[in-house]
Amino acid sequence: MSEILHELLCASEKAACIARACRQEEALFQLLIEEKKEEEKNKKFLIDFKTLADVLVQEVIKHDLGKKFPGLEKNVRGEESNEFTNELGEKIIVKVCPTEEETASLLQRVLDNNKAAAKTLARAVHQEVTVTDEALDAVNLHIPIDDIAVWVDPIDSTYQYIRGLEDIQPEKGIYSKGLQCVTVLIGVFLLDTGHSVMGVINQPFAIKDPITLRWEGQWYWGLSYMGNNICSLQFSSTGIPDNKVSHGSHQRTDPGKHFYAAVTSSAEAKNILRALSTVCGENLHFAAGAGYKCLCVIQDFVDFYVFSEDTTFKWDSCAAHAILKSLGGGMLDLSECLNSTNQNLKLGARPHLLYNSEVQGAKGADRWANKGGLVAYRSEQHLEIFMDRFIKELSFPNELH
Ligand code: 2IP
Ligand code: CA
Repeated sequence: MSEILHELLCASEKAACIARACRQEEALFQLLIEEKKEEEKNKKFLIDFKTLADVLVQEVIKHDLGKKFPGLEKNVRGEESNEFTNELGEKIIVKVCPTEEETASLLQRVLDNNKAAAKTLARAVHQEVTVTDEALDAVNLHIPIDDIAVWVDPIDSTYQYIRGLEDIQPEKGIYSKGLQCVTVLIGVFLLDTGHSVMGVINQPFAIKDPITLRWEGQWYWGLSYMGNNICSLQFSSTGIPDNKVSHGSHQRTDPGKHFYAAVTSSAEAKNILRALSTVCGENLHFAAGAGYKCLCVIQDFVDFYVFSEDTTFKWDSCAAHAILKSLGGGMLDLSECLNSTNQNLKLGARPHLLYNSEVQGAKGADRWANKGGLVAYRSEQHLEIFMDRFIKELSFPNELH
């Protein structure tokens, strides 16, 4: 078994448990939905609860990975900073303390003395979460801890998480919004090359039990390292490798012009949308959450996730990138694809997203933006044909009609 991958899975599952607890435990849910007016905001510590939940989940992942692999915690990176400054200028650091009681009292300070919420949250933070995954037991691969770093997105699609829509109906397997679009993303990359090598996507709200009305999660993992490519989706529920690998419902039966399916953001630029809808027709979908859109490709509901803007970040894409690689696909810089000739793509000089270098001249979170946008795919062969059509349509609109 790959110990590191198993630990990532446990960390993602604990994160998912905390995310579920914040919605399902009354003391926490009240805080989550509380829309405080400016003047009612906690005067002492200016942290809203959703930010606290995000930061805390990131700290839990960092803490748990560091406990198992001492030193790795220094290389766990994410969107959130765990340092807050209150109105008095005091710094407060949100972290996992050695005991549940200590974590509870730290959280109580942050949560304006709300003892019940602090206790519930601390319990979730310190609970023992173990996962069993038969398929993972079969993986035997060692990656030196000193060679890797980790990108974490503790709760991707925070907006859908707060909004909490529970009854959205999927279209061709895809949820355009709702709790299903929320994911916990943990991706591992190699420090020297920046290549993504291992990833876990945990979907805390995958299925709602119709009897208990409680949510159950689902996880996906993938590993692509030194020629080894293994993905949780390659295994059937019996733990035996499943060679079909396609678990989605997208049927490529029409070899005509709407052969491919894609998912994108509603924030996508108009010219890109126009070209995408010409190439994909009724197979163009919209969905919330960068991690969730990647999951739609991983699950084979669509062939591509295309996004031209610079508003996704390394923590949004690293985990999915490794899983896609393990399935024979990947994630490329879209602007570089559009600027290169299709021949280049064919020759294998594909501009894969890298995870170890900052955007020059950028500040804050933008240092880690996927500046040129992205295209996520499962099949190289399909990518070539799709990009060919997409580039033609962008350059010479309407010729495909
Ligand atoms: C967001 C989230 C958004 C996404 C954006 C991400 O991360 O995934 O949904 O925008 O790119 O950075 P869109 O849904 O339009 O693709 P977070 O929720 O963690 O801020
Ligand atoms: Ca995100």
